[in-house]
Amino acid sequence: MLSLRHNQDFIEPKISKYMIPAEKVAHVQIGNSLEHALLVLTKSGYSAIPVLDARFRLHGLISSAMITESLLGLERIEFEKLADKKVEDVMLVKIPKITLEENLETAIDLLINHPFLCVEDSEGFFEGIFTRRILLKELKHHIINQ
Ligand code: 2BA
Repeated sequence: MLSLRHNQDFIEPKISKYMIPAEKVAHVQIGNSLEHALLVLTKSGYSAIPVLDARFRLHGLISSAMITESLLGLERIEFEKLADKKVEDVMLVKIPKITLEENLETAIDLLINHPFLCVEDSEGFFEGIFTRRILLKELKHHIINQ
């Protein structure tokens, strides 16, 4: 059976080796309207994306489902609220995240239950994301080249 503990060349590289860097990650900012967030989510094709501030510090996550949920009235979806509500009114604050210093095993554990992890530095600045896709690609590469 494959034992990752005995595969140091897979386990040892830093999180930064596997990360999608911040500049390639679709995101929204604190203060953006839900209308803008829905536009970014729709255009990017991703179901959830990080919420940052102007200094690129990580604050949460927002998804299309969170936005729709917040617009639900008694009998209909109140689309007119899209322009008034802000990202910070509906975002998820307790999000799966790791620091650059974390080891790969911690990341793998979290990726079992979450499609991606936000990566931040020791001061809370957003560095990028670590996705299930990257993990599986690297794992496949490693298994094939064993
Ligand atoms: P989802 O948006 O639910 O996407 C699930 C999977 O579908 C992705 O898995 C990817 O394999 C595929 N996919 C979806 N939209 C795509 C697109 N526009 N281009 C290429 N492939 C796409 P992962 O790549 O493992 O991503 C896991 C989650 O990480 C995504 O979930 C999304 O929430 C987030 N994500 C990934 N890349 C991102 C990026 N560049 N910017 C913002 N968020 C990203």
